[in-house]
Amino acid sequence: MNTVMSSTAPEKPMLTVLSGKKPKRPPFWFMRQAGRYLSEYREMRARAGSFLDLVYAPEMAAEVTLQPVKRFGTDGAILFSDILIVPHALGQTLDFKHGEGPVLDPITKTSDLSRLSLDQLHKIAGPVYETVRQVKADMPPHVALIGFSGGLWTVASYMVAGRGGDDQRAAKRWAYGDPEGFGQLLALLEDATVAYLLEQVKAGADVLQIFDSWAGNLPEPMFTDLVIAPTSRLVTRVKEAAPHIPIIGFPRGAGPLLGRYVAETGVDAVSLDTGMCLTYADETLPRNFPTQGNLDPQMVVAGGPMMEREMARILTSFHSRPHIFNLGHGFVPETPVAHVEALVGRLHDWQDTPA
Ligand code: 1CP
Repeated sequence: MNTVMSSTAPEKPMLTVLSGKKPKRPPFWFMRQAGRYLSEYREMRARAGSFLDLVYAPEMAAEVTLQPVKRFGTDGAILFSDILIVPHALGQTLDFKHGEGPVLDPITKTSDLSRLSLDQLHKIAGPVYETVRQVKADMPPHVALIGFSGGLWTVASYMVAGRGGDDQRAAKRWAYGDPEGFGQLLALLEDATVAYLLEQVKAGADVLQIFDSWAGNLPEPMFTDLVIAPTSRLVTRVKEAAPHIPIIGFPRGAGPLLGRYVAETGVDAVSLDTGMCLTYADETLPRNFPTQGNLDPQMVVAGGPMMEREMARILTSFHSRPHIFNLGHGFVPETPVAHVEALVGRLHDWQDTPA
């Protein structure tokens, strides 16, 4: 038997949706559902010392993964890790500075690639795979365990800039000025990401999501070369080894390139950002193609009737296709837990609303 098979025995509503069917109630989970808006997360983070210490401590990381599942009854548990673990496991220095986000030692030219190597990948990322195993062992059977990586373009843009934020300038200059050299970085990242995702599947991930958070704001030919083509290669290679694993793509900011992304990458579902027009998405995507996402995280900060109206608008818009309720981007630390509770209450109720 293929070692990359995972057991899908009990019904998991998220897997039902991802197989193109509609369960009675749309399942839900939230991007950044584990994080600083939760007091139990802040406590665990303080206990660990630093963000990276928390990611590399499987017992604590597994507990953090399950915190929102226990608190809100989400249908998905997203592995507690980060998209920048791959560059770290390739040998790039990484630090999460307080209030500043990630800081990396930038890779800006072909000769810098000699600082990176696949040799230690599984050794460094090993604790993340162990987290997956522990979550899987402790998780309610109807919940789907979501493994993830960043999209290759997005991760590369952090590696080149050496920091977070919406500044893809350095990566664009390298990619446009020296496509061959930048292509070598993408190729190395592709090998690392395929191996990293397949280890998560072996450890028990039920679903994978590819976060291409900076896919927007590229000229169309560059979107083709830097987002569609690398994602398509990633999906093809993961599916060669693990054909059963559903893959959700998150091409944030893709706008009118959404249809091409879906048609050409081979993803099984697409997560829609906050700015996406839902009528457009519904008209553009193939019938029955599963969607996820779109609620503005700031709606949950505000709470109240507008948040509930938005929730209903999203669910109604995707009434006729398999859909996973989610945000258009991650929860921000200021999100009041009471607003999440109100939202979750409505989501649990939604099953009683006649179709
Ligand atoms: O405790 C802390 O201070 C660290 C905050 C934090 C957390 C909770 C970071 C730093 N990463 C994470 C966890 C994380 N990151 C998860 C698992 C938890 C969950 O979702 O519940 C996931 C899936 C990610 C993915 C991630 N990391 C993305 C893609 C999604 C997105 O938000 O666009 C990106 C871009 C990152 C990079 C990153 N890691 C952390 C920060 C602050 C950032 C963003 C930096 C920036 O560009 O501003």
